[in-house]
Amino acid sequence: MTEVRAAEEPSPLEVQPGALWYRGAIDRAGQEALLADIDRVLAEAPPFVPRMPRTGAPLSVRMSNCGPLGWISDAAGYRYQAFHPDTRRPWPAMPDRLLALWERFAGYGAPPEACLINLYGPEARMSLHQDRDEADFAAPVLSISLGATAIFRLGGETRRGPTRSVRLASGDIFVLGGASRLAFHGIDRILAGSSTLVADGGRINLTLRRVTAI
Ligand code: MD3
Ligand code: FE
Repeated sequence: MTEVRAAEEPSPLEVQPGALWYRGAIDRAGQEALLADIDRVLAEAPPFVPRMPRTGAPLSVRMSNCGPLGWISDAAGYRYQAFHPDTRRPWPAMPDRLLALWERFAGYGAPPEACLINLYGPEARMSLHQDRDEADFAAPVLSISLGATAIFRLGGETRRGPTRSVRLASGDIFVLGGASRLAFHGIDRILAGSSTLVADGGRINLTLRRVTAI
């Protein structure tokens, strides 16, 4: 007997409680369309250099945002704000394609307020951290990977303790909610040139976030 597949999402891999990995969720044409959306955002809100609070030391990734709020980091600290730190202009609107992906994958009753765009060159990394600048931890964070594969590290709610390593490839979606919403995580390195999608073999990660409580 032939099974009829329901019209629903392919089941994700639950890497740990609350961490859902949808491998290959976005096909090549969809990735190209998203990249064109992001190029339009970056033309209006150019990549900025985030800096460590207090020391002002630069991070290795470049960043931008779209949506009503954007996450920034400078010598004064981490925060969400409604405007670009250099141009002082409001962030560009969230593209409809991103809103649609949030509706499909996030399972949350309110739209995302911020999309943080992380731009990785061949040497960029992101050290182990928690995402806790949002007022609402009931909402998941939705991550979309484009371009070069990243070696992603995911742990628990304490900095010490076991971690696992996951290769995030172009088109993968990760939904981090529930028991994983405050998990420590980071990017150990990217496999430069492992994808032809992004110019110069780089990687772009988009994280859609709810910032304020409903
Ligand atoms: C686990 N970005 O922007 S995405 C970040 O690939 C960030 O650029 C990484 O960590 C990147 O804050 C990782 C996967 C991810 C995103 C948010 C999370 C994992 C998460 C929030 C909570 C737990
Ligand atoms: Fe993070």
